[in-house]
Amino acid sequence: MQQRVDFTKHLDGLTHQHIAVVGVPFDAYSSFMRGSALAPPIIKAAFHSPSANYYSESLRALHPHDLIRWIGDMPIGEYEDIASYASQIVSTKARMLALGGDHSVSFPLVRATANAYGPLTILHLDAHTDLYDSFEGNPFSHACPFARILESGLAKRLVQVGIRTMTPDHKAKAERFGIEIIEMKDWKGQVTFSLEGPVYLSLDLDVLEPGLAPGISHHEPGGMTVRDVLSIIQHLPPTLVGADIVEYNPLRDQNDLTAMIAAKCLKEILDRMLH
Ligand SMILES: [Mn+2]
Repeated sequence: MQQRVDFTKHLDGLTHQHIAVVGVPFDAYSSFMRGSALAPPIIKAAFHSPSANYYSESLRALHPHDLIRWIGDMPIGEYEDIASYASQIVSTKARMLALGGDHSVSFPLVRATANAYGPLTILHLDAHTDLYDSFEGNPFSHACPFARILESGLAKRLVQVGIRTMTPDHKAKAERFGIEIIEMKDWKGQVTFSLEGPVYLSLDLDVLEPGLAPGISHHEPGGMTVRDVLSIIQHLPPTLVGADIVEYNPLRDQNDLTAMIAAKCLKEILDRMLH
């Protein structure tokens, strides 16, 4: 059993006013290809790239910012550690914005957030529903987090947008759980949904057209433009209480292009959380 590292010193001074940006370097539950554990420092480097500035598109200056706290990366030994560190962060009342990792990290992140705010309205942007009961024998696989989230009662409402790998089983499960799905084939480039109450955003970068954002493990053609995703983020209500950006795989990226997209999305998410 690995000794759990004391993470609490990273949390000094966090209050309900703060946004805690944390890296989640975990990719052991990826089914196809690993690499997303390497994401956090590369997304952060892209955020600080001198090729861009620190303003959101609404002209909010994001760095340095008194209310945005960069608390480092979770020192993860095993999957269960993510839940523990997420709980520690959320217990400060700060809103948690997580970077990196495969999509398996979203279940413990959402659980910690829902423990603080009650059942969440979750906006899930992804090529995949991630609704498998179990994948290759692992119920916590990155193909399963939304099955775990739903059966744990963490979502008051789940809206999935960008889906283009639906199976009959997932379709049936979506109907059974009342999931609202906007499949990519039906996406018209307009945000037609509105979200209320405590909202959580889970952004899997493979929702994007892989030709635009190659730095992901699962290249599923027919996805969104970067502007589609930015527009969705910019429509989020000010009750955004948590978010994650997952599945960035630097081993597949080209010229840090996808890292820059992740950083751009991060800037717009920060803007909404500061609203
Ligand atoms: Mn995905």
